[in-house]
Amino acid sequence: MVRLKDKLAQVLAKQRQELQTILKDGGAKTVDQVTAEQIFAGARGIHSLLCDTSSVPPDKGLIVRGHPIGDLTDLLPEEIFYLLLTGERPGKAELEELRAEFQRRGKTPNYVWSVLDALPDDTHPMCMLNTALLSMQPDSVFARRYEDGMPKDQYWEATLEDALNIIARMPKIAAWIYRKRFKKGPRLDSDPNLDWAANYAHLLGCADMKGGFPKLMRLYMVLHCDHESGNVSAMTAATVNSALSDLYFSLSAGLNGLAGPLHGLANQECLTWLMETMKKHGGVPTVEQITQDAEETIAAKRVVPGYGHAVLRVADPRFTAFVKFGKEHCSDDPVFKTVLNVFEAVPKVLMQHPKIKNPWPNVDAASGSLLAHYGLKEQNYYTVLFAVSRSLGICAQAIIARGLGQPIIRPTSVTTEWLKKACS
Ligand code: CMX
Repeated sequence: MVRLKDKLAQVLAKQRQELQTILKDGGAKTVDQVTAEQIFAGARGIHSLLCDTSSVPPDKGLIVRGHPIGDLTDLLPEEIFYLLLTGERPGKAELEELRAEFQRRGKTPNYVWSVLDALPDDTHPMCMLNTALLSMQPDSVFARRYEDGMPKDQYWEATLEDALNIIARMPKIAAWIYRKRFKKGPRLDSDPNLDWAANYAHLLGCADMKGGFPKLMRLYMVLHCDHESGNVSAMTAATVNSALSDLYFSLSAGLNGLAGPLHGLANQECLTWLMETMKKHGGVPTVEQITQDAEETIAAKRVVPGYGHAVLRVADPRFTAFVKFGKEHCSDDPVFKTVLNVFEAVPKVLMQHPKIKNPWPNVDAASGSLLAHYGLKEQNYYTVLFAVSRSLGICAQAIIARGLGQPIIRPTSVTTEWLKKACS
């Protein structure tokens, strides 16, 4: 891992220097304000976290290291991981080295399979993933070296080791969770000729590898890779990481947050909603029928999954990328057609409710229809795919935070009495 490590060492040294200068000259400057509403809403929108891997301007959507996500859809997830970490796309030699590294580290300890075997048959796939991940904590290079007295300036290197091991093992563990949980047959062996995402597609064993499925998996893994650090999963992972918990603890903590229906679990909810409306209308529903269903969902005080966002105020460019893929590969698929009709109907419905700040689709609105097209129809599994991809961003953020020597995260809470006085 010489090339990535050397590059990271340079990048981190430069950024530490830059931050030292910024904080020396302007460290006491007020850069944002807080309202009482923002306090109630869990620090909503307050500029209070440092994250260089990506940003999410409300009017543009995900920008990874300066590149709009729509410009990165042809990259491999390995290239994305390098980009997230260093700010540069890898050259051929760097990419080959990283791919070889993931292959070398892919062997999963046998006890992980035993841990998964011990769980009840109806365990949620996200619980299986996080349990498997946490069970590997005894393998943490960071935890071992910390116990041996590792100096602070080596923290990021040990975290990088943990990240590479985790990312390398993720596809095999996640694919086995699919096969075991949904009774798809025995565990499959990795194919060393395939890239990380295509190998994951192969290990799932649900689709012909000659069709578009490996391409969809690459796209899926790229689109979900990161979304700055203020979202539930990234912020949780960063908080746990800041206590110097190792990456097995911090990543699984973050991914537990991803398992919430307002966050990553929305992709599961989304396909359920689509299938319910299709079942009700006996096929692809019309825009008018969907309009009615969306209104009923809101009247029942439920959310229309896949729509709205805490930050975005435009259609999510990741949704746009999935729709482009769908139009190229499965434009006649009834579920995909329903997605397009929902896109025509739902924003107009949501716009009728002024409290809903963003009526547009987010990343979860289309992905399920594409997965189902290739035979991956068990929607309870979808958040695992999101989690495997998001591990790239969460791991990159954790390594960088260690490399910059960021301290323990510790905002201060206030009481209702304090708020009353402050607002009076
Ligand atoms: N359907 C119905 N109501 C919605 C809505 C939707 N799609 N999106 C927002 N609202 C409602 C909220 O529930 C909230 O209602 P209350 O005031 O009664 O609590 C109100 O509109 C204001 O919400 P907001 O400020 O527009 O949105 P938030 O920042 O509070 O929440 C999000 C953002 C994503 C949780 C919300 O839009 C939502 O629940 N969407 C559906 C679930 C979803 O798709 N989540 C995935 C997001 C992407 C991800 O993180 O993975």
